[in-house]
Amino acid sequence: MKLVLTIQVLGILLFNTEAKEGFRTVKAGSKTFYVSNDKRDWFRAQAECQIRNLVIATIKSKDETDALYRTACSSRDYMWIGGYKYYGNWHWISTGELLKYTNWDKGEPNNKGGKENALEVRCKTRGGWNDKDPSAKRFYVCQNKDVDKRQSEPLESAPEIL
Ligand SMILES: [Ca+2]
Repeated sequence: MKLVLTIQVLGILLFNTEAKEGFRTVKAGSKTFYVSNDKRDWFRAQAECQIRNLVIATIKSKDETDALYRTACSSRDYMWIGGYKYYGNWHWISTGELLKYTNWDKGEPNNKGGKENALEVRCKTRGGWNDKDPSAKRFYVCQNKDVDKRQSEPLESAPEIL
């Protein structure tokens, strides 16, 4: 009986830490970021967050930018976050809302090569943003679900796809 209980407790502990395994935890005010230790393309990064019951991160303030830079950039160069360009507008993919706070680097977003639809954070510019081809392999940042409440109304209709 004791053994069964011990195994169950161990199982719960292992399950609870699973979400953070392979990630560095970054506290930014009331928010927690999980920064990956491996590199994925943007779509795979989004999936890696979701299978852990997380979402790919939003950055909504300079404080969040600074916390991420201070904590994660010592051992990383670029990191995917959850911004995606859809019909010319930048949205947070986890809620669909348009970006309000932005931290674009000088000259960005420039849509170089016409395929730069995903949002990366650059460590070399202390957390400045660049639009980047989503097929590039980058570290990526997840966060807990439901920390961002959608403030705008849902789209009335999806843009027509031709
Ligand atoms: Ca760019």
